[in-house]
Amino acid sequence: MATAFEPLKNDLIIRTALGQNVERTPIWIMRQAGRYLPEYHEAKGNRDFFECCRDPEVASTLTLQPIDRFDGLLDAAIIFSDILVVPQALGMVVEMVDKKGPHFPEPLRAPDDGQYERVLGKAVDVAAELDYVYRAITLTRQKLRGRVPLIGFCGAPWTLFCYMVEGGGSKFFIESKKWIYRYPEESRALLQKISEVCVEYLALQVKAGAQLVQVFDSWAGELSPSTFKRFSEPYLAYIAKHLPIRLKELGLDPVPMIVFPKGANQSLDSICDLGYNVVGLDWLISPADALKIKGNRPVVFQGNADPGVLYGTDASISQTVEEMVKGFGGGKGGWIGNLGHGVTPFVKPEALKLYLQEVRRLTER
Ligand code: 1CP
Repeated sequence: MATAFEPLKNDLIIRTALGQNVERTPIWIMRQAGRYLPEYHEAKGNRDFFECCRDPEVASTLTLQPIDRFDGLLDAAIIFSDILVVPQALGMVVEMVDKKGPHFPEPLRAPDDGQYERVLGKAVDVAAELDYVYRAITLTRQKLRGRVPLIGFCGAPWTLFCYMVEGGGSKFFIESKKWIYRYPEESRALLQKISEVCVEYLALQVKAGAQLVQVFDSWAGELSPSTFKRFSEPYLAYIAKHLPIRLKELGLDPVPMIVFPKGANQSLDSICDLGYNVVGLDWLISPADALKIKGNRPVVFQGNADPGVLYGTDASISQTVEEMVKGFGGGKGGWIGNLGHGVTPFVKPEALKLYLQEVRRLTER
């Protein structure tokens, strides 16, 4: 039996994601919690990053910080966690190195390295391994008291695959490319394994209280149109197809699904057919071009200003928002406001506040 929560007072993002006409454009921001907020550092103290994710009290506090700070200007919260909890559930060690990012001491180096077989063969107990995320989601829903919906998320199979074989962030994606061009079959087997865990993980997030889900394919732009078709799209489609099936088995209603295939605008046409309600756009495509590619398909777009505009002047922020709003046709629906990627370090919270205010001002009817 799912926990009962207070009814939603603001369901704009859900109605927009489902393609309904709305009174104004909803907005949330990728990485709206985190490093650029002074209160994040205060609450985190000298705790390790993953320790914060594993403590539902801390994770829910961090999730709510931007909602409280930008009181009424954000239309959704996103659970404070990380995409790399899935490789951890698959049995890999992942550390978060301060000021450097994620580090896997033992990445997957080749199909015969022993680890690959272990990861592939692991019977993952997704409920037990990631129990702390579900508890954080349920607690956050309680603390939100229906103010805005809560978004759950996971990394896309391709993006998680990159981290698992590179051992962290990467510049040239040497290991990822070695895998897909030398061991395509073994790569596909691993991508399928990750996809299955992602479906179960997202379903259990919904069971715990997540009201929408987003799949982050942050490294989609490292693939060519043809390799994106082979090594990312089938797995994104698998998640979109199987999540509703799994939710039904669990006696739960489907939730709106968002996909964010960063850097893959060359494949936007087929991305619109992957089965997601919402497609997140980065800032390398204009709203007009994206709308042209979409045609009359029922997909809703999300995004997409350059996050770097938040380092600019107030006038440059206003101008960027104006162009974006005009590009997406005003506040008529069919669009969820966001940036084209997450908030970057050293952004002043006041700059983000202005961005949110400008979207509100220009899309309210
Ligand atoms: O408000 C929020 O969005 C916070 C929740 C959140 C999310 C959705 C965090 C917290 N991470 C993520 C997803 C995530 N993690 C992605 C997909 C989104 C994106 O592309 O930005 C990716 C690629 C990661 C991996 C990751 N985790 C990186 C990137 C490293 C690289 O390869 O370039 C980093 C630096 C992290 C750590 C992390 N995750 C989240 C925060 C707040 C931090 C910083 C931790 C700290 O320094 O205190």
